This record gives sequence, C-alpha cells and structure tokens, in this order.
Amino acid sequence: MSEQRTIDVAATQMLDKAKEIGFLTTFDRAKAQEPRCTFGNTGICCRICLQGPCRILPKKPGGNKGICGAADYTIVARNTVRYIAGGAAAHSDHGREIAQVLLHVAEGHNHDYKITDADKLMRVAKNIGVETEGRDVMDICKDVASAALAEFGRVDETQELTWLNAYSPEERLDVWRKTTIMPAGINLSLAKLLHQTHIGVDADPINIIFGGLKAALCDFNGQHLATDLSDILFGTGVPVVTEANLGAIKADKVNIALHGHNPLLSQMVVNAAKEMQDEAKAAGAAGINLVGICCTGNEVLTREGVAIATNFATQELAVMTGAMDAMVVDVQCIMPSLRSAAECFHTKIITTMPIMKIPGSYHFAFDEDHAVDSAKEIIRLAIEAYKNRDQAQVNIPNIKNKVVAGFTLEAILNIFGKINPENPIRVIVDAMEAGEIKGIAALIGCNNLKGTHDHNHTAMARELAKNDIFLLAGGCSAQAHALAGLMNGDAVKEYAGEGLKKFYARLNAAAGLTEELPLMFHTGSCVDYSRQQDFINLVAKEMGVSIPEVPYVVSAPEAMSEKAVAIGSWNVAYGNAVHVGVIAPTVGSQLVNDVVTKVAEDVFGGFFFWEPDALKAAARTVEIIEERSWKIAMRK
Ligand code: XCC
Repeated sequence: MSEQRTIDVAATQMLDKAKEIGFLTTFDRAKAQEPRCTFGNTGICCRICLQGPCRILPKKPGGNKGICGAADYTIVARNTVRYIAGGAAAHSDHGREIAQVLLHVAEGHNHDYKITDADKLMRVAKNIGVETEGRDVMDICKDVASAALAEFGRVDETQELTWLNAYSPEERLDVWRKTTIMPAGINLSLAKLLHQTHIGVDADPINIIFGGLKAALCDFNGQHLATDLSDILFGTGVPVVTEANLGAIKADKVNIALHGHNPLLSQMVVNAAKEMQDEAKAAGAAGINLVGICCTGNEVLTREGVAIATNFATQELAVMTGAMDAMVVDVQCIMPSLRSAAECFHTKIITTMPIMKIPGSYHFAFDEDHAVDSAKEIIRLAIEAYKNRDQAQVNIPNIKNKVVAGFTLEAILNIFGKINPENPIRVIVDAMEAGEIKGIAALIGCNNLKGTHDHNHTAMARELAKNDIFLLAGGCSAQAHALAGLMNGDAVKEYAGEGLKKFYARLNAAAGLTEELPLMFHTGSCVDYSRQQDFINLVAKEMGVSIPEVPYVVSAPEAMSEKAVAIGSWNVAYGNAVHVGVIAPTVGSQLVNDVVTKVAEDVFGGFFFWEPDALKAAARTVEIIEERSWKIAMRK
C-alpha cells in the first residue's frame, strides 16, 4: 500500500479534518487491512463450499489442492468468473429497471417519465430490428422496451442477445459463436455461470473462463440497453460546462449529493430541484445545490451539467465538509460507512432502493409510479436537514476545477461532423493515418486504495496525452481527471503532445463551442462504456480493420469493483488490450494468468496486462498502440 493517500488537495484537507474529529475513513481502513492475506490476494482461497476455506499450499502433502481436489487453476478461474457474474448482474439489473419504466411509459401507466429523445428511440428501434415505418411512437417504444426485457428471460439457447447482435461487428460475432461464448439470455448465462462454478461442477479452467466471458458479454448487452433506454428517457448528453471537486459544495445553499448509479431517481431530483428553489430559500438558504458522486454523478453531469463533488474513494469526505445536507444514494459503490460519517454532522443519508439499505440511515422507498412526488419529498428531507446544519462546523475546501463533459457518441460525431459532415468518424481516422495522433485510449474504472487515490488515473492521462494519444474517459476515472483539473482546454495546452494539440486545434476551430475541448472526452458513467466500444467499432470499420487491429487500449488504472472485472473481460473478448493497475487475483495460478494475459490474444485478439506503476503502464500502452499501427501500415 502506498504511503501517500491521495493526490487530491481538497481530499487531503478533509482527511486532516477527519483525523481531527476522530473519524476513521476508508483510507484508515485500507491501511488496517495490511498486510493482505496472500491466498486471497492471489486468488487461491476457495470459499465456494462449507468445507472451506481451502487454501493452496503447494509444499504441504495434500495441500496443493482443495479438499474436493480442485487445483489452483480451477479455484482461480472460478473466483474470477464469479466477479464477472456479480458485475454483469449489477449492470444488467440497472438496465432492466430502466427498461421496465420505459415499458410503463409506453403503456401509459407511468406519467412521471416521458420520451425525451425520440430520435434516439428511432435509431435504437431500427438497429434492433423494430419496425418504425408509419407507426405510433408509443408503439415503437413499447416494442423497444419489450425487446430489452426479453433479453433477460430468454432461455432458448439457439437464440442470441438482440443488442449484442445489433451493435457488434460480424467478425466479432463469428469469434464469439466459434468459442461458444455467444449468450442467449442474460439471466440464463448468469445462472449457468453460478451453476458451472458450484462445488463439483466444472474443473476445466478454460471452460470456466469461457463461461465467464459469456457472462461478460451479457454485461456489455445490459450496459448497452441501459444507456440507450436512459438516453431515450432522459436525453442524450451534449457538451456541458461545469466544475468538479469539493469546492462545488456551497456553504449558503442546501447541498444534496446524488450518489450511486441509476438515473431513474437522480434525474427526477434534478428536475424537481429546479422547481423547489423557493422552498429552500424559505428555509433561509440561497437555494438548492446538487452535486454528484460516482456514476449517478456522471449521469446527471452528462445530461444536466451537475457538478462533481468527488469520486468513489473520497465519498465520505464530502460529508466531512459539514455542509452536505443530504446524500441521496441508489445502488452500487456506496460505502456503508457513510452512515457513521454522517453521525458526526447533520447529514441525512437517504437510501432509496429496496435492495440497498444501510442500518441506521434513513430509507425512503422511491416510487417510480410517483417519481416526481418522491423526488420532491427527498428534497424536502434535505431542506429539513439543512435547518439543523451547524455553520460553525462547515469547512469546504476552496478547490474546484472547470470541467467540459457530455461526450456521448452522438456528441462526438456531431463535433467531428463539423469537419467532415459526410463521414464524421473519418476525422479521427485521418488524424491517425497522418500520424497526428498515435491512437486512442480509454481511461476507465474505479479507485483502489492499494495505491494512491487518483494518482494512476491522472499520471496515465498526462503521459498518454504527451504521447499524442486521444483519450476517452468514464466512471470514476473521468471524475479523477475532472477533480484534478485535466478535463478542460487548459490541460490540452499544458499536457498534450504537439500532434494531439494540432488535432484539438482543428476540432476547436470547427466545433463552434463556447469552451475549448478537454484533454479527455468524458463518455459518461461506467454503465455507458458501450459508447466507447461503439466509437471504436466505427473507427475499425472506417479503417477497414478488425477490432483487435485498432490502435486502441483500455485502461482501468485503479480497478476495484466486480463490474470492472466484467467490463475488462468483455473488452478482451472484443479484441481490446486491457490494462489493470492492480495485480489481479489470477496470479495464484500460472495457467489462468497466462490464459488471460497471453493466450487470450491468440483467441480474441484482446488480452489483460497488470501494471501498478502508472508510467510503466503508459509506456506499455503506447507500445501496444504503436505496434498495432505498424501492423496496419505494413499491410498497406
Ligand atoms: Fe463504482 Fe461507477 Fe468503479 Fe466508480 S467506476 S467505483 S464501479 S462508480 Ni465504474
């Protein structure tokens, strides 16, 4: 574990305050976990049955296998794919909830939500084969929502997932069919994977990994439909200008943090807050100030320009400002410790979803059928909490940075289209072919306190930009860049290489935006990574190459969650090289580790590499991108 806790100055100030008041943060708890158990850390601890835990003790007679006889490779493979199952379940369930609401809107049962982007509805309908000609919008919407819901319950294994089929290149579909990882239904694939990894079922690590990749493709599918249907309901983001870091919390306003992942509630809170400023003023505040944390924050940033307060590892520190009146949380990446942090202040932690409660915190059962009323009641709870705020305890770091975000695929193509209206994607392909930029990298994923908070994200961004690599970003990685002041035009001037600067100069001249374009294009939350893959699919098509040939690397410099494992895995199946900035718990089996870092490339064209050192990881990323470019150039 690194000695430096965070690179974020505002977070450092709040960690000092936490120490002063005696609150132990996640940074203290991470330290308390050291030294880690080597068995767990390398993946060779099996807890799948009640005879366990079994650990692999190679030198002890009888100890080189689990009690059932499972070898290290079986145990490591099973543990790894169970992460994927968890991640894919989370993303897909998120998508299913959105689909359910969209169906209710189409059927006329729900009047609180509406279709905001009808053009996107038409595009999605056409892509997935729903008839649009001469049909009523609500009928089309019903078919699209039903098609999304059908992805979950399908059990006929001769069929294939609709979204995956519609949005992936034929060449990839063939690879997935040949390797038997093409899924039919999301629930089926996830249940099968849990079955496959039950005690005494599959012992073959390759077969287990293929089961895991099938689940990972379900993750992609669940993500894609979640993004599409959210865009239909709430609008497809366009470039927005806002700010990031704890300085975005306002001492004179009712501060509400929107934290978690699902936009169904947070978007409603944003809408309601616009109408309820006077209620806050009547309570003595200057108004309502919304800020985002984690991916719910990214959702409302992308669509509404809501400021980012902080990211995953530093969520408790937003409470330490003493000015956070309510933190409204939905699902995923919400630390249970928020409740204890809130106890030091007046902050109300409001859980809202039936599957996500924290003992001692306030639970408000969010009602989708009366979403507007629910959102208003939640805001009223925050206004009530504000009345109890002790202004003497308020200590907001005076740190925030300008952010330019909102780069959905549509927004990116719109900007490129200002240069080449007939063929927008040609713009980036031209830049690559001219050697102006070397290639593309996506910086994604979480925080992981095995290293210094936000160090790897920002160090990699600076290093890759210096090497003329065009950057996409999402999830908590995007937030790290935003917090550090990298997500604006000034960062391009400061950190981009000469080629990348030229590319940006051309884009800026054509884009017609009031702000200069940022050093990385923030595509949204972690459920939105299909936007990045769709972008790469277009690049591949325009270059006339397959996905594994595209000079593109995905990096999760501080990966943490099960969802990150699922995302990394579908990226590998897609043919992408994937950097992970922590040593993965696959190293306990040489065989499994070699499969995911080496053999995977022969089968899928994509592979993982583990590198905790950001500069070394950036160097390797540049190397992979250059190697892929050379291969394309040599063929021509
Ligand atoms: Fe969670 Fe999405 Fe990871 Fe951040 S990046 S810690 S998953 S919030 Ni997705």
